[in-house]
Amino acid sequence: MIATSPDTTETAIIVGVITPDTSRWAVRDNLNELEQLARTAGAHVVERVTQSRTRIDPATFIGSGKVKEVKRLVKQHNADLVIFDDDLAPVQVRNIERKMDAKLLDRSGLILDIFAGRAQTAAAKTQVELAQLQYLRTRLTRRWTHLSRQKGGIGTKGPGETQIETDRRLIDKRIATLREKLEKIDQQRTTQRKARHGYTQVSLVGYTNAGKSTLMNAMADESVLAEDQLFATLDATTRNITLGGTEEVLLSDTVGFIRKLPHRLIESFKSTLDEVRTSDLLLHVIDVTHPRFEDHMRVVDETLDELDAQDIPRLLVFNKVDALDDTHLLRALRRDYPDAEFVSALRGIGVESLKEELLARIRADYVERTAVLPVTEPALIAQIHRDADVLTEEYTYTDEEDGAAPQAIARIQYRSSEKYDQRLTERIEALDFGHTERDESNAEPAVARADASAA
Ligand SMILES: Nc1nc2c(ncn2[C@@H]2O[C@H](COP(=O)(O)OP(=O)(O)OP(=O)(O)O)[C@@H](O)[C@H]2O)c(=O)[nH]1
Ligand SMILES: [Mg+2]
Repeated sequence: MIATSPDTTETAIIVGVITPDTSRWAVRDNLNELEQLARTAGAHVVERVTQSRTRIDPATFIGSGKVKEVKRLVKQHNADLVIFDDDLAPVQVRNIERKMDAKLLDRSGLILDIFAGRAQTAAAKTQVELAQLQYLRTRLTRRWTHLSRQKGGIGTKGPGETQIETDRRLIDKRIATLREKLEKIDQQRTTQRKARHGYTQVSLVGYTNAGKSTLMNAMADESVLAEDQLFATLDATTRNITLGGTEEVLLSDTVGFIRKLPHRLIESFKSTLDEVRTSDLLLHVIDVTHPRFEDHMRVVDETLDELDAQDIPRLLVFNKVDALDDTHLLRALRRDYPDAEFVSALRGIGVESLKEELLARIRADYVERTAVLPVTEPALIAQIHRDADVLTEEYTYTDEEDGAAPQAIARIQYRSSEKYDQRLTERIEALDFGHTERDESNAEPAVARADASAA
């Protein structure tokens, strides 16, 4: 965040285009969102400009007459910034900038700026800088890149002036360094994540400002930053919560999604979003009070696709029901989404029922199996205890000629998802131990399915 005191707040004019496939209403809502983004970045929007066009002008995006109008408004308001709701091609940036005396930003540039101001950890900073450099690389000719870097302000945060003012080669070198740094961070993350194996992982996902962090606080009785601001959360935060007194769950709060999230940003945030990808279940939080919440749901679905997380089971959580006056909508939603939960994260309404549903979903995933384990393999037994709930354990002695081999017959209960099956199997195989009962027909090494009805 920058420039929030009145004397340093930058003034901005925002520009949107109404095309045959975007309605006037949609553009109005999109500009509302852009204004909120601008505010988050520290700018004050003084004017909105829209234009209906059947096709985009390849040279200046909006028509040349409209460019003149914007130019006049910049003068009139002494505006610092002109922000387009759509992404501009580098040539359009050049052409428009030549015509007016203000910094020009497009949606991606603005979002990247917010991310740069928000990034706290080494990982987030590296990811954002990488995305920014890739974005700026194609826009090196920007007039203001040279002029107003010294001045600072929106759109100039992040990589310092030396990197921007130098040529592409330097940027490429920096990009390579950042990539290496990210790779190292990734390795650390992978190690941390491995340490969490055996836990049920649940992630809160959703459009920005939907109330994910607030819900996290309500569920975990612990504080994370929740603000009426876009992208309050940039790094995934994880809390340990206990459901039903026994079930330990790792709950992660993640970065919010937004329409037209710059692709590069998703790319570089992929590792942060690994929390999402390795989750057992996703809680998709939706702000029901937002007029375009259905569009938001679609954006979240699309972003999850892009992250390869489309197959992870999801529980829809309609949030902010306390602020919803429209009882018709609530009734319609309950009818259309019978499996969804309705909560107010802020007031704590429905949170217990959400927890119960979460627990039920997790429990439904469990299967019971019988495992026959040799007592001579304490490491294996310890791991089984870590990964599964051991319901009963009996020790038997078999009368084999090569001596009595004590065995433990354990009745175990654990998650049946592919991820867990694989995990347990890998662990057992890693011990290089071949004596456990094998049910070849089921292709389940080491652990034999004993009670299919429990599945
Ligand atoms: N009325 C009402 N407001 C809520 C509720 N839950 C969250 N809010 C408000 O919505 C705003 C956004 O909440 P956050 O929890 O920061 O949202 P988020 O999804 O984490 O947002 P990002 O991290 O920016 O993606 C805050 O002002 C919250 O107080 C709710 O149940 N009811
Ligand atoms: Mg948040």
